[in-house]
Amino acid sequence: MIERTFSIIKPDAVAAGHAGEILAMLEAAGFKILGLRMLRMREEQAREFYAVHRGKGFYESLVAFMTEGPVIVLALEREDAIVKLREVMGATNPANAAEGTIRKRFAANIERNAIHGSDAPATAETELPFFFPTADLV
Ligand code: FUP
Repeated sequence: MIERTFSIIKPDAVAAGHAGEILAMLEAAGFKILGLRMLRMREEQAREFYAVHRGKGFYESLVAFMTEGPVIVLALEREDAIVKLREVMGATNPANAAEGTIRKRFAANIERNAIHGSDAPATAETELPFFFPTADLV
């Protein structure tokens, strides 16, 4: 089934100049870029985006990281986009990420891990409109 999913090229990857290579890997993996925008997440935005992790030990550090510099938010489309994006990203902890994945190549550690991708259809449905008014998507 053709699906849409949401992704963020995180501040570490943008600052390191890896955004272009990550976009190329996503396109090579068959994703169509429907929406793309560079922005700096505000603290409240990051807190809300990661609300599911509120109270966890890594939450404050994660919010600080996600707001430290610009990110690129993406609306992506392909067959089985949600599962396929998770495959191309690799495991959350790059130590466990498979060869050839984005996190294996570009992530420094479990926090500074280069890319976000929605983990389920319900998540994609809430995360996409968080950054992209539906009418903006081509
Ligand atoms: P993922 O869906 O792969 O991004 O992973 P999670 O939703 O479990 O976690 C969201 C983000 O929280 C991760 F990308 C990085 C951060 N995190 C940590 O910093 N430490 C942890 O132990 C777990 C997650």
